[in-house]
Amino acid sequence: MLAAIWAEDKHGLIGIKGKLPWHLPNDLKFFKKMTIHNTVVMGRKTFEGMGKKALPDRQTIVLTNDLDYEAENVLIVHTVEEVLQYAEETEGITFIIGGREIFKAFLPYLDILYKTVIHESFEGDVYFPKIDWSKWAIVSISEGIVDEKNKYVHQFETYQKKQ
Ligand code: RAR
Repeated sequence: MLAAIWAEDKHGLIGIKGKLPWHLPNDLKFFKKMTIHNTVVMGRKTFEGMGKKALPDRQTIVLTNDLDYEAENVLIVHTVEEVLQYAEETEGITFIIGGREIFKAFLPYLDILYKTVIHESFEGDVYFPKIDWSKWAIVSISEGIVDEKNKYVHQFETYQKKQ
């Protein structure tokens, strides 16, 4: 099972220089809860934006063209096909977690989408790729809780690929 998980602002912005444009701990808690004991797949730039560290309690896969790339506790792959093969052979959910080029490459193969929408506008340089929403059905929307540590109105949306 292949899923994508991401957070975007009201304009579809997802990143700034390999990092997240906002501070929203609730979203990271959601991301942590969804991916635990599963697999996360990211591009090399996102991996480096996250401090070049594997996340605990989940398999981390990094996709790069660099055949000499190395990192501890991480499975390095060089093609989309390697990830598709891995997802087929592996129980649980393989989560595509970014960035833009990686989301774009896997869009045709995804079964489920977990999108966090942050109803604000931020500064940044990377947007989620164009997606044909007519192919997707919304299955749930859950409102995030706004408090002192989570200042932005946000919601967690889940979509399933239509037949
Ligand atoms: N795909 C996503 C992501 C991805 C994402 C991107 C980042 O920067 C580009 C991140 O760095 C800020 C992160 C950070 C994740 C993170 N954790 N994630 C799992 C911590 C803290 C959790 C509260 C952690 C995890 C597991 C074990 C221990 C600690 O810091 C992530 C983000 N959000 C969404 N919706 N989709």
